[in-house]
Amino acid sequence: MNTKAFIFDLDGVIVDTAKYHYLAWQKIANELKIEFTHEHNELLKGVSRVRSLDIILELGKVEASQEDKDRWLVQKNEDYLSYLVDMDESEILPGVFPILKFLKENNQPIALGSASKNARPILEKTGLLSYFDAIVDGNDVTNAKPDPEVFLMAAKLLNTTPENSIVFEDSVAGIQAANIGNMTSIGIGEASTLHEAKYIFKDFTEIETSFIASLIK
Ligand code: B16
Ligand code: MG
Repeated sequence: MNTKAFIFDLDGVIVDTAKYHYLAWQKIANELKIEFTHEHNELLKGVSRVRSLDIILELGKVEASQEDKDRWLVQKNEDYLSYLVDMDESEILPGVFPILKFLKENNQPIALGSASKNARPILEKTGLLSYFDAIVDGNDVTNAKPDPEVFLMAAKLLNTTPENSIVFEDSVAGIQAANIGNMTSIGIGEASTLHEAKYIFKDFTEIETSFIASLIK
């Protein structure tokens, strides 16, 4: 079996929803008087909702009851969803669509591998759902990135091996997950943050189709 498979993270790779997650978490942090900077936000990328809240509480050394935590989790998601109401294809990050199109034209299997429980509605709103042969998201996995479960499930659904899987990720946890899973990791973002990735690009506009073609071979 040597068919390649291309696995895309969602938030921060296909769409810029990372900024909405940040705004929604910032509101909770402000209420709790916890300092929450862009640098702190890097710790939350690719991390599940529940774990994200725990990280914020740890940053502020705040102890909370399960009841309070559950309330903040609901509040965060409602706030996050309010930013997505008017979402459409204009929110697809630059350069992503041509690469998805190139992969489709070359009959390459494509999967989503996201920690988000809101992945499907986002793909629907942006008109990208039909590009994906498989979707694995936060509703399907028990172990969060850097555990490779999400990407291993995606590779399996695409009938390929981890070694033949190529993962696009914007988070440190996601790059680690791909590496631990023996996949080819491609970091989308800053080299200083994503230095563990095999290849790094600032964004998809920097990725030539000739590079993708070389991965297919
Ligand atoms: P939700 P990804 C991740 O998505 C985000 O990077 C992360 O910031 C977020 O907390 C997580 O999804 C859960 O999202 O609250 O929508 O279930 O980057 O893995 O696509
Ligand atoms: Mg991401």
